[in-house]
Amino acid sequence: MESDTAQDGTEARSYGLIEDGAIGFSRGRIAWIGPHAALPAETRAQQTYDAHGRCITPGLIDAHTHLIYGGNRAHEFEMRLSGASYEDIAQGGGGILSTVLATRTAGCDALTAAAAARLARMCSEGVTTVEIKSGYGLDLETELHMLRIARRLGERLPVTVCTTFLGAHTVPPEFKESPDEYIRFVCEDVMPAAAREGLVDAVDAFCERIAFTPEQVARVFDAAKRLGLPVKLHADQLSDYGGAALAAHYGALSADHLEHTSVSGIDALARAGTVAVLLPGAYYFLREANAPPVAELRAGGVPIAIATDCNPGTSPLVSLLLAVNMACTLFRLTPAEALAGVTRNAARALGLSHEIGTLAVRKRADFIVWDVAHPVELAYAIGANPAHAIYKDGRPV
Ligand code: DI6
Ligand code: FE
Repeated sequence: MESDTAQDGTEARSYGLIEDGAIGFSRGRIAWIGPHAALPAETRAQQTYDAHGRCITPGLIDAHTHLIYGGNRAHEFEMRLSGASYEDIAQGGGGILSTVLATRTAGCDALTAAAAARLARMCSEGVTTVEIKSGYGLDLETELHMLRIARRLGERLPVTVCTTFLGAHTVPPEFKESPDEYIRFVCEDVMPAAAREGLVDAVDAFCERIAFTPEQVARVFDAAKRLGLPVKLHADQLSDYGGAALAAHYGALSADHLEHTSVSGIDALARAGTVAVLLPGAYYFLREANAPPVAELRAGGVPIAIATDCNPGTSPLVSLLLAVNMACTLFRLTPAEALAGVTRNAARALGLSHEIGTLAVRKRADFIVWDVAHPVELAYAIGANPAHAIYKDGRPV
C-alpha cells in the first residue's frame, strides 16, 4: 500500500509502502489508513474486504491528454517512417490541422464514442482522473463542443475529468495570414465563452516555432489570469523556445514535454514550483533524440509527472502504465519516481493535491487493488493489466 509518507520525488527509491496495511473509507473519502495492526479496536466497518496481500495504490492520474479527436493519423505515421518530419507534415497542412478538419466534421456521436472507448481503456488500467484538452476545434463552436464532450465523459465513466482549453494549439486555416488576430479571437471570444459555461479548469498553449511565439502565449496567459484560470504550457518539445521560463513566469501548474529545456528554464521551474510533465509516448513515437533533462530536474527538485499525451499525431497511446514503463526505460526515472509521476505529482500538476494523488485521510477514496506483490511490478511489466479492483469515490467499479 502506498501512502502519503514519502513527501516528494527526491526520495527516488521510496514508495511510501505500508506493509500489511488497512484503509477505511466512508462517503467516498478515506477515513483511516495505516498498518492493519494499528487499526483502532473500536473500528466497526459495515463491509470489509480482504485484498489477500495485493498491493493498493492511489487511483492513477493522467495529467495530459488530447483524448477527444476525429479520425486518426496513421498515414502520417507512414510518411514519417519514410523520412518526413513532424514539422514537415505540419507545414504541409497536415499534422494538427488534419485532425482539426476531421474533428470539425465528425458527428457528435462518433466523436464521443471514439473518445469514450479510449477513456474506458485507460480506466480499466486504473486511471481515475484524467485531464482532457480541447484544441482540435479552433473555432468557437467546435472548441466548446469538445469541452462539453469532455465534461459529459466524466459523468458517463467512473473518472474525474479535468478540462483544459487549448485554443492556442495551432493557427487554423481561417486565420492563416493573421495569427495575432487568431490570438485575439481566442482571448476575447472563445476562452471567455468557454469559461462562462464552466467548461475550463485550466488554459494551455503550444509554444513552438510551428505554433505560437512566447509573446502570443503571454497574451493567452494574461487573458486566462483575467478570468482567474490556472495555466500550463506545451514547452520546449521540439526546440528550446523559452517555454519553461515562460510557464514559470506565469506560475503555471505545469510545463509539459521539456525535451529541449535549458538549465535556466529548469531553475525557473524549480523556483516557481511548476510541475514538469514528461510525455515519453511522444518522445518514443516521434523517435526524438533529445530526452528531457531528468537528472537536472531531479537535482533542482522540480516535481516530475508522467502522462500519455494521448493524441493522434505524436502519441496514440492509451496506456498510462506503458508511459510509466517508458519513463523508466527511456528517461531513466526510477520506478518509484515514475509511479509518483502518475499519482502524487500528477495531482499537483492538476492543482488537486488536496483531493487525490496519495492515500491520505480526507482525500477521495480513489484507489486500485493490483495483482502485484510490490509496486515496482507496475513499472516493470509491459502490456499486462494487473488491475484487480478499482475504487472510485469509495465505490467499486
Ligand atoms: N504537442 C503534442 O505532442 C501534441 N500537441 C502538442 O502541442 C500533438 C498534437 C497533434 O499532432 O495532433
Ligand atoms: Fe500534448
